Amino acid sequence: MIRFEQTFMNFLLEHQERQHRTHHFLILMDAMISAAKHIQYYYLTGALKGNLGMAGAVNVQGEDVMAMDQIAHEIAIHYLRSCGRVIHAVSEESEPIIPMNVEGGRYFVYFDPLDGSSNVSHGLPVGFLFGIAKRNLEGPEDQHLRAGNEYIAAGMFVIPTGTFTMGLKDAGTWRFHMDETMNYVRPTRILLPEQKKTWELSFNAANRRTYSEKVQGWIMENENRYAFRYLGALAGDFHRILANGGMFMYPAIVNHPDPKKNRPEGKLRLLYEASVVAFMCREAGGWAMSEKGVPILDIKPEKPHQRCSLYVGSKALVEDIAQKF
Ligand code: AFP
Repeated sequence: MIRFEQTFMNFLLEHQERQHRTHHFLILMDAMISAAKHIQYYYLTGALKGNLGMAGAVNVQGEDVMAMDQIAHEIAIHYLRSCGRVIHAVSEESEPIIPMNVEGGRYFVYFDPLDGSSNVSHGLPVGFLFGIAKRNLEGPEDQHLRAGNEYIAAGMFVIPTGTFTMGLKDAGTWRFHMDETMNYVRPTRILLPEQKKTWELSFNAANRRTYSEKVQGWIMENENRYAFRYLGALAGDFHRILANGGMFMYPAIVNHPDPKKNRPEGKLRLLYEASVVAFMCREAGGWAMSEKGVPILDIKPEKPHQRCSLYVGSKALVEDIAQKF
């Protein structure tokens, strides 16, 4: 007996029909899935086999060799442009906003096609993260940078592990696994566990003395209560938090011994990192704050590559540390 599992596309079709929605979003998500599979293919055949270069490298024929993150960017742009549904895209790999189908498109897509690139040379997981907002269909459209609470969906592919997690507005966060035929299958709803037993903390411990005194104090009071995990790729680290509960944080760097290296605004990017995980977290019953005491999803971006500090995960933990800000 062959055992068939529900595919992501079939799951999404049912979701759209239940909500009496058009099929445009399916076409966009088909493009995202194609891009993710194509990036995964390059990761496995190029990056892991040593066939890719560093940025600016030249091969023996004197041709430019592309780095994995540039390849991932080109792949994502190709599929998003050709699906015809995207107005503008913001990519981590492009300084300017990328116009696509400006007149006829329906969605804004903010993405990082290869997040956690320091993992590539080790063959460890990286992420392809994205947030999606919709054009104002009723009135004039003047905003193309949206706060996370205006996203309709946000998700992350963990490459090459083959997991895909996506939050749908008011419809939960769902996880899919890549099967042997490279289809994402088996929708599983993710809810952050209430039980503290499995909770974890995830942050770059090497930076802890550069955090504000208040944040350092909270860490000292709480670190012995939880397991500690850190991969250095947000998608992988947040994947664990969604399943086990706890908190991922990337605090503002305000006490660096070399003041030029301070990052009072934080390191992570609002549109395609912080808002993406905050959105999925909200749909899984969690919460996300910045160190300015503002919910991540309420931060209105002023520029495409804006940074912010990030505390995301189980509501009780995020609220607890937020009392210190
Ligand atoms: P890179 O893509 O430059 O490796 O950055 C990855 C990232 O944006 C995010 O995925 C990680 O959680 C975070 O930065 C890791 O940063 P640190 O190396 O400073 O811990």
